[in-house]
Amino acid sequence: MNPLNSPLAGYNSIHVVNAAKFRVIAVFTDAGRERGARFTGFFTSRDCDNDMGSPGDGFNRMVTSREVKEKAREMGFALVGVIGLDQLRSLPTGDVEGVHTLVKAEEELPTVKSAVVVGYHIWDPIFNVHTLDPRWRGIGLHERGESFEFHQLYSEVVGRKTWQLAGWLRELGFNAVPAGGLPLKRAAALAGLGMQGKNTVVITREYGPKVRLGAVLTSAELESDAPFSGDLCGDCTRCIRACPTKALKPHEITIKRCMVYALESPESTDVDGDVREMAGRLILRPTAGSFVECTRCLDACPVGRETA
Ligand code: B12
Ligand code: SF4
Ligand code: SF4
Repeated sequence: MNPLNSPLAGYNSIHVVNAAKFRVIAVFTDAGRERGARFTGFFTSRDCDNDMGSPGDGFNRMVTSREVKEKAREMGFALVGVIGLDQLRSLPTGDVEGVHTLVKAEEELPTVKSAVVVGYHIWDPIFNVHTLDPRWRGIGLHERGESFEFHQLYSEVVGRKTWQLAGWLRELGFNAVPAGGLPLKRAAALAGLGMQGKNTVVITREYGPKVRLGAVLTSAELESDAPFSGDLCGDCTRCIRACPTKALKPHEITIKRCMVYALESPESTDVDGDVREMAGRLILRPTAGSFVECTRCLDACPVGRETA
């Protein structure tokens, strides 16, 4: 019996899955699956039966990389690649250059065999809108103790779609969870989606840097892709020159000089005064509580311009 069924009575169908790190995760849809389901999900500490059975317990069927890629594309991802356990183990975790949130695949999903790495094409600048609620005093995406909460459109979209892909794999009998906390740029380069450009983000042949990344860890043993090979940057340095705060050197970023860091960390004291001043002057604020993230070092990139 799921204690969630009654408060969620308005939804057409409710699914509960138990994942490694969180005791229970409920994923539900408010439209018929056949009509293109709209998924969302939340975490709860309540005990619930797992609607999807015990993934990996006897009702697995084979799934190929090709089928997974077709499904991911159907769900809206423009680019999809697969990496295996060895490549996952090679990714940096924990504290890398001041970024302390990078997670370890096997801690997220102990039965992990592969990761499906996805790229969502950012076809409209609206995806860079960010809302920040400084009045927030609850538990949010940032660490406890930080008294604000923010929402990013791209992250909502990619998050929802990776949940959808994980849900599909679970229905086939495999374990699967989204893993937005992996070092996604390196994972994407290993999965063949693109290379880390001089602006440090992944640039792809098809869309240049105009993709946002996501990943789904799964117990399905999928055929891996070859890492990206080739150099899309050559002697270009447009991104370096486009950065108003001089945060970039080729393949290197001084994080605290990036205006995005300054905006996303309004309470940080390590941001230089000139960076805060430029962020105040150069960043577009559609409303008092929102801003459009800086993408100057992405917009300057000539790669993939014909399609992006
Ligand atoms: C922390 C973070 C930030 C921080 C730090 C940025 C950074 N470059 O690491 C801040 C707040 C500044 C930031 C800003 C932005 N971010 Co950000 N960010 C992340 C996050 C959460 C982790 C990134 C990370 O692992 N950093 C650790 C660093 C050390 O890793 P690294 O870049 O691989 O660093 C090494 C390389 O440069 C490496 N290297 C690699 N190749 C080569 C080659 C050579 C020759 C050399 C010398 C070195 C070298 O050496 C470095 C040292 O180890 C990811 C999401 C995720 N889970 O991965 C999103 C992510 C990287 N961000 C993203 C984006 C789009 C942005 C912004 C444009 C803001 C926006 N509009 O969303 C800006 C762009 C700034 C920039 N040029 O990087 C996207 C990038 C998509 C893509 N196409 O790759 C990601 C993947 C989010 C997502 N889900 O799509 N971000
Ligand atoms: S996002 Fe803006 S401030 Fe940050 S490195 Fe790129 S151009 Fe510079
Ligand atoms: S702007 Fe030029 S140097 Fe920068 S990432 Fe794009 S191709 Fe590479």
